[in-house]
Amino acid sequence: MSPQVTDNGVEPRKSAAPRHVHTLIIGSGFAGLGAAIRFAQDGRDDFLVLERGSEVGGTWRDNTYPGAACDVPSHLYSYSFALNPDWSRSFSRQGEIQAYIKKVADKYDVLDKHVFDCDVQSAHWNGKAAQWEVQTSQGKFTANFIVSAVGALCEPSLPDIKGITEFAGEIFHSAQWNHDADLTGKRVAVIGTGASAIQIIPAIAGQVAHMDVYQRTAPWLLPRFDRPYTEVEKFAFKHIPGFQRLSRAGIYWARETQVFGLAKAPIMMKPLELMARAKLMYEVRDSELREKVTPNFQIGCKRMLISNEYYPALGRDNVELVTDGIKEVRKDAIVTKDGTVREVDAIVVATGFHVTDSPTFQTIFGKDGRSLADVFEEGGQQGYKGSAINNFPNMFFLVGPNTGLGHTSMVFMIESQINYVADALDTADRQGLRTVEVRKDAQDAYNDELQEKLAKSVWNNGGCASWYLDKHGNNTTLWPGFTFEFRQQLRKFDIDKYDVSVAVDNKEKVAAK
Ligand code: N01
Repeated sequence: MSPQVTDNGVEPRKSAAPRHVHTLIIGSGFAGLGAAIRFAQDGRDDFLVLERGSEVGGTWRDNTYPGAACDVPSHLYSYSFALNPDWSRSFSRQGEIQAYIKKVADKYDVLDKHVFDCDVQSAHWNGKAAQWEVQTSQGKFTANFIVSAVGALCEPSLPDIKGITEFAGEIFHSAQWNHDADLTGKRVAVIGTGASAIQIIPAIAGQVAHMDVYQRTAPWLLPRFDRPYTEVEKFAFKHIPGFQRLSRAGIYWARETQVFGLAKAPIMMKPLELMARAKLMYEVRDSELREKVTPNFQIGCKRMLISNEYYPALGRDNVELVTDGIKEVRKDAIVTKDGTVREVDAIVVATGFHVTDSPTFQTIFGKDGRSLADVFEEGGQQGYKGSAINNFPNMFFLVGPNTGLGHTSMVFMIESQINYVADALDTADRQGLRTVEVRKDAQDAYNDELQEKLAKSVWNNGGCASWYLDKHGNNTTLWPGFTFEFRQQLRKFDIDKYDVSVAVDNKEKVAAK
């Protein structure tokens, strides 16, 4: 392999890890780390995890912005095999979740399977050798199978606003918070009012001199039932058998009830909308501000946000909610479409992520040489059970198409998928399979059924534009049902939906079965 040289002429650092493994996992957030632990537990030791960051954690490692916290209770938003009785509060903050993930990685002893600071640049399927060739910032790796666990919320999306690159002050994305930038006493603009922004705004409003919040669409807000756990509760979680599992189950089933309204009969979202309206009336007393923050779409259509501090922060004397739309950014100011010029020292860009148009799709090349981006462009972003995609043999996906949720813990979905992938690899081993590729007709039938269900959902009918929909208006991100239905579907690897080829020396063995 010829050495790769970076732009500055320096040969990239190479890891001492093996260059060929049976399975490469890409990414070590909740999904990739969970897969690594499962493989290790199954005695499937011939694998590596390639991780572009310097430690595990994925989105919880990267999103260190002030106020970052989860909006799913921690007793549910954690691995089923690694419950944590020590959660300090019901909705944990970023630091505590990241510490949990690191602790789990350490406890299950999979860190030496990781290659950190290893940015995957491309992955090409080599049909002759029946293996994936993966180019990285640390040289080339090959593998019989890939498990892509890069996540959906990993590529920050920067707004295409005239002049934004000319801004002379501090400017950074919420997922790339610059902790060296001191915002104390500064004039700060926050662009966006999504899940990240509504946590950032109250967290820094008291520290800055003035804040302009640029809102394009007003979000729906629900109360955040967050509180610290008492010592008695923590004792009970730790020492009373089954108590923590019971609490987890309670959270799980309470959240599943939202599926009726979100996915099946949006009219059932009405009680939640009434609750959100009451909160808005109570917390926003100024009628002009109230009008501006009243959403114009059905609750649930975009992700429902939870905060008790956001509306009060907007009501502060040093905070202005701007709804006129941004015309351009100048080197020291933001100009809105009505011509108003607001001078600022720093801009926080909280405009979300490339979900349906992730740049990572351009780096994976399948059987016919087309990239994932090309395949998605031509046929829509479709997969089979969110875990496999036709034209990409021997590749499995965690948090793939239509696995996202609007109501509960992604970790539940991830564990369902890990189980499916582990069973797929076991099946391939048992049957001596060289290649495994989901059939196009199976994938199409699966997606027809998904889209039929999604057509009834609030996400498709709620009158909003959201990152759940791709540029054609198709919902390629969310799972349209109960999460236990997803788990049931992924209980066993369904090889009859896959084209397989058998290694030559295994043909007799398979024929005999
Ligand atoms: O991103 P978003 P996020 N000009 O896409 C606005 C998870 N998450 O980082 O609504 C002006 O939700 C955009 O406006 P509009 C969670 O799954 C979880 O906040 O498109 N504004 C919107 O207001 C979440 O859904 C947690 O009209 C522009 C905002 O930017 C996902 O991450 C915490 C614009 C983007 O909101 C993403 O959340 C944080 C432009 N050109 C995140 N472009 C928790 O668990 C976009 N916007 C708590």
